[in-house]
Amino acid sequence: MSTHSTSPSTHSTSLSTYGFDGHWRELAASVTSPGEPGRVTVVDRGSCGVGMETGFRHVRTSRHNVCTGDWVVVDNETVTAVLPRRTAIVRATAGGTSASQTLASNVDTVVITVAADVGLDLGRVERYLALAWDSGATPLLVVTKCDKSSAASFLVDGLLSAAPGVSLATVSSVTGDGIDELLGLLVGTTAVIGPSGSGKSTLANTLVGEGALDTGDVRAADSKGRHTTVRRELLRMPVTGQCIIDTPGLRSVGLVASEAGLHQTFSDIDELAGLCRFNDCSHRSEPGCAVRDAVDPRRIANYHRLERENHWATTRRDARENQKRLAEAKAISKAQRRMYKARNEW
Ligand SMILES: Nc1nc2c(ncn2[C@@H]2O[C@H](COP(=O)(O)OP(=O)(O)O)[C@@H](O)[C@H]2O)c(=O)[nH]1
Ligand SMILES: [Mg+2]
Ligand SMILES: [Zn+2]
Repeated sequence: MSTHSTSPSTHSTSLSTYGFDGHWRELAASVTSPGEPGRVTVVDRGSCGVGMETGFRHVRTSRHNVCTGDWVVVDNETVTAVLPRRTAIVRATAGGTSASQTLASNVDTVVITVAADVGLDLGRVERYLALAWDSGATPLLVVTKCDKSSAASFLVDGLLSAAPGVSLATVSSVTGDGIDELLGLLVGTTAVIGPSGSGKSTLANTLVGEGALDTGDVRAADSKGRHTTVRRELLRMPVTGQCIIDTPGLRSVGLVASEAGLHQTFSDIDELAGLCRFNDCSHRSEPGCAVRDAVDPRRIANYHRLERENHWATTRRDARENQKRLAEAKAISKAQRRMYKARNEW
């Protein structure tokens, strides 16, 4: 990588406003690929938008698999390297296949939006929490649309019981209540995830400034019966100088072999398990179960359910890896046989 950039670092497109720090400087300098570093702000088919020291560019992704939030090296309008991800939000795609999708990378804070004006689905929140914890970033629960409901404090109690160790903020993008407090809780790059219609884009707009992203209101105007955020887009928040990534609502949030994320999400159950009478207590019907004594049956059931799902995801992944190893071993022995044969014939 050459380092003869002459742009002043105070320029609004300077890399530091995208979160460029010593870590990325070192990594970018260590790759052998030619070019300048930049951050992927949006991904299209075969191309992506990249914020660079010299400004925003649309470049070819070439054979590289990039996602919003990635740090890349760009040369000749083409991505030449993707720097190793520090964190990544990865979900299993729908349909029971073993495929996975990376929603955003190099995220420090994962905001999970929960709308105050609809029924609270704690099971879904726990699922989002497992996804967030597993990314390596820190989850943060945000109750949105507080202007529309007087039940927000009731909601907060429920949420806190399902999210040990997770901070929580309540906001309204309409009145601006809680927005400054939320800004104070956001660390580094933030990704906003949550159900469709829960106010993600509106919140991102509020944090960034007006008109930056499409929201449901716009959709109502063009009368297409679909949610409007189809792209994950990284934007810079002028107030704090940090970045935020809006994501589309997910139809399904499948877990991909996320043991660590599950244990962090259900850390209360893990801790109490030490007090159960039996070492291998499943917290289902054993006598002397400290977990059943203290934890909501709904939460225990969801823990079992997500554990089962995680187990299947892990089994599928292991089977896939075994198959790959087997195929590789076969290819090698075939090549060896061919070599011996050629040698003998010679
Ligand atoms: N009253 C109220 N409505 C909101 C608030 N935030 C979002 N909305 C509305 O909720 C709908 C869905 O918002 P949107 O940001 O598109 O949700 P997304 O699908 O999660 O991105 C839109 O009609 C917004 O105007 C809020 O704080 N208060
Ligand atoms: Mg949206
Ligand atoms: Zn138990």
